[in-house]
Amino acid sequence: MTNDSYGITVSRNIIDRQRSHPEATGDLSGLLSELIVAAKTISAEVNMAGLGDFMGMVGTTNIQGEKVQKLDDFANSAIKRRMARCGFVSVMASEEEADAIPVVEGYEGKYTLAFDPMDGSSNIDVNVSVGTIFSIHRAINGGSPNAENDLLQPGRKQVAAGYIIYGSSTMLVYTTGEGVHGFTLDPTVGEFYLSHPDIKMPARGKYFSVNEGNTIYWKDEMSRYVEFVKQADKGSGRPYSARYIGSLVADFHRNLITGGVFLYPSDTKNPNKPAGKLRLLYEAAPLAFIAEQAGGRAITDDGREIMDIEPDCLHQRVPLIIGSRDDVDIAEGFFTGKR
Ligand code: P6P
Repeated sequence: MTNDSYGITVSRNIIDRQRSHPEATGDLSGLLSELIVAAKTISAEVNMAGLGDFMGMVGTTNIQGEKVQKLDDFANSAIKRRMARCGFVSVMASEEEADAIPVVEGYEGKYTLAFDPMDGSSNIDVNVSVGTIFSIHRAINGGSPNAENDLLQPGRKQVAAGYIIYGSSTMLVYTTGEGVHGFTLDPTVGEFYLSHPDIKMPARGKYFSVNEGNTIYWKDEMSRYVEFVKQADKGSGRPYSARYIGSLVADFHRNLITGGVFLYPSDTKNPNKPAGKLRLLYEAAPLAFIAEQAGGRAITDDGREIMDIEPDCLHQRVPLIIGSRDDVDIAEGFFTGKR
């Protein structure tokens, strides 16, 4: 933590950001503040999961066809409950819910909220970092309640995005389009303090992050790119080191801080999921907003910018190549046949 940022709480940072926009009504500040309260609640449970009754599964399967972990359920409820009556949101989408989530009547606000309440939750029982990811848009129908299409907006139109990573410490990383800022939770006082002001992702990294267990399901271009980063070439820092945690927020956060590229490409593993595993609305688009704000980039494996994709449904899956700009540019060369 640098001296001039010592003791700046996230609430102070949000208010300072609001002050720089005279037209601001304070609703976005209020929304972020409420979301942060939910995050603190989740953090307390994640850190005690081994001692409470939060290990293991609920016994149901969600819309994604994934087994619901107890902490998935807790985190989803904690966010829904708090945001449904905060007065700043008109409609929500959650990775855990098939349909759009209405807010409490009379509490409709002017923003939409899409979130993955507990990404990487299958790692909870083995004490690997997990995270919450969120994406905020302005409601296009003037906040008419439960307007699902208010949620189906491209990442380019996000007004804010971020994640909370529950790891060796709990960190909040967010952007409102004016850079990326990281805050570390001091659990003794329950405050997030500015610890990583104006984060910039190194233009080129030394890590590649991919599940090579899927190699047989990849397109040839993907296999050729992975072989490329494994070749020895001192001038370009190759071979890269492999780092794959299997928790998107943790893999992304490492690359944000140290540089590197994460890839979850389309594959033939599951005919129902030709676009790969990750979701656009509450995983790829918010992380793409953060990546671009930190100087990085996020594309699909067929040359599209993640931020430009018009969603066609709440749980749309997209291939994701995200991280240091030079690394994503090189990967794009393989996917578009230029390399
Ligand atoms: P695989 C976790 O289940 C998740 O959604 C992301 O957090 C992670 O990046 C990915 O799936 C891991 O998927 O197929 O490599 O286990």
